[in-house]
This record gives sequence, structure tokens and C-alpha cells, in this order.
Amino acid sequence: MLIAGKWVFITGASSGFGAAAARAFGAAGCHLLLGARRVPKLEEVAAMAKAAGAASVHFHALDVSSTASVEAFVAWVKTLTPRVDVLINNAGGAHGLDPVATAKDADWEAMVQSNFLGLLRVTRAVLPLLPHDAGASILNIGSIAGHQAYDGAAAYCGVKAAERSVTQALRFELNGTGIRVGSLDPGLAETEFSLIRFKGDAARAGKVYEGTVPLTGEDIAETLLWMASRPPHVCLDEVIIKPTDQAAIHKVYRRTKG
Ligand code: NDP
Ligand code: 8X3
Repeated sequence: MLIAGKWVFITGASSGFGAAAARAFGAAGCHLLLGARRVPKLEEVAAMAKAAGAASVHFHALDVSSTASVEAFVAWVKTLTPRVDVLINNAGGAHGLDPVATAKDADWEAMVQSNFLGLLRVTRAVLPLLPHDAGASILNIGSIAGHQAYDGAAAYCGVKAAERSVTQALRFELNGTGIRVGSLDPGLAETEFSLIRFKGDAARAGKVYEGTVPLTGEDIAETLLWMASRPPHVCLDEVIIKPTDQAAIHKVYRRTKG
């Protein structure tokens, strides 16, 4: 499907996968609608996407944990375009790596609000703008954490498992509309993810990727672009993408130095 000229809304576009997706969809000639809380970062991403060849780039503050913010964002979108062709629900991440016994309410709440309720809120607000029978796509970012739980990540794994359920429910609800719904579920990828999880501890975040070759934002962006540009009758329901070095959550090959 020709993706040039399509309107693409990316949540969490200020860094990582979202920023890389802005550049990739921009290079493909799309109109971009970018949202996140850090507006100065969005401004940098927008300039990069414009330089890459985007048809137009628009950005606005968005906090997916607030219904008022989501509704204000979508009201602003409606002043620019009557339709959104591709919605990428990417905003989210992990907060902490504590076992249930010592985990903090604030971390749980942040993960539920952004990864789970945020995805629902944004989708509800954008659904009226998605055209029927025109190859529109809702692409949700899940994780291999939604397939396999691990220690210290009960809440994060829980919200990513919930993302899979939301994707599947939407697939049922939208059956017959021609709107595609898919989940892209990555493994280890080097972005700001671990820095946020470990509350700015760069040394601890760096250790997550030490000695191994993780995925990059560009790997995810290319896959999203491929999913959104399949012919309209093709829906990639669920795609798992992991580094070659990662056979499973706990099985990551690490090269020793020297
Ligand atoms: P980053 O931390 O680099 O990016 C996260 C993005 O989400 C930022 O743009 C951030 O923007 C945005 N965000 C977070 N909370 C909110 C909020 N309440 N409202 C709006 N935007 C928000 O990490 P990644 O790019 O790696 O993460 C993107 C997605 O991919 C997440 O859902 C994550 O769970 C998932 N994922 C990541 C993997 C990895 O290993 N990196 C693997 C599998 C899945 P801002 O702070 O400016 O609001
Ligand atoms: C991010 C991948 O394995 O760090 O969702 O949970 S993992």
C-alpha cells in the first residue's frame, strides 16, 4: 500500500521507537502528528522528520495518562486533518525493577496509566478519525514481556499482557471495518527505556546492554513502516522481534571483553 501522503499519529514520539518511527514515516513522505510530554524533544524530532522528507510535521504536548490531555490533543488534530490513517500507540515504558514485595505504588500506577489506560484512551479518541476500508492501521507496541513474565517486572509484564488483550479485543470490535489492528512486540532494544526504568542511573541502564547487540529504534521503525504499508487486506496481528542474541527474556548472549 502506498504510505506517502498518509496521516500518521505517533504517541511517545520524543525518544526511542517513537522518534525513530517519526523519521522513518517522514522519509516515506507521510504527514506526521507527534505527541509526548517533553515538547522541546518533540521539536527536535519534528525537525529531523521534516529533513527526512515528511509531507508535513505537527507536534503537540500529550500526556496519555490524562483523558483531558488526550482529548485536547485530538481536538487539535481535528484542526489539521479530518482523518488519521495510522495510529501508533507507543507511549509507555517500565518504572522500577522491584519484586512485588517491595514495589512502589507510584511505579505501578505510572505503568498502568501510560502503557495500558493510555493506549485505551488514545484509541477511543482517535477511532472516529480512522477511515474504513482504506487500509487504516492501529499499531500497538507490546513487548516480549507480555508473553513471558520475569522477576521484578510483575506490573510491567502485566500491562504488556494487557496490551495484547486490548489488541485482540479491538481486532474483534473492528472486524468488518477494514481497520487493521496489530501488536509489535519487541525484545531488548537500546533506547531511553532502561534509563527511565532505573530513574536516571546511566551505569545500571548501560549494564542491560553490555556485551550484547540489542535492537535499535530504527529496527522497530522499519518494522512498523512495513506493517502499515501491507496491502489493505493483510493484517499483521502479532509480530515478535528480538535481537539475534536474545533467545528468550533470560537467555541473552553476552560477549566478554578482550
Ligand atoms: P523511551 O523511553 O525511549 O521512549 C518512551 C516514550 O514514551 C517517550 O517518548 C516518552 O515521552 C513517552 N511516554 C512515556 N510516558 C508517557 C505519557 N504518560 N504520555 C505521553 N508519552 C509518554 O523507550 P522506548 O522507545 O524503548 O519505548 C517505547 C515503547 O516500547 C514503550 O511502550 C515500551 O514499553 C516499549 N518497549 C520497549 C522495549 C525496549 O527494550 N526498549 C522493548 C519492548 C517494548 P515523554 O517522556 O516525553 O512523555
Ligand atoms: C522491554 C523488554 O525484556 O526489558 O519491554 O521487558 S524487557
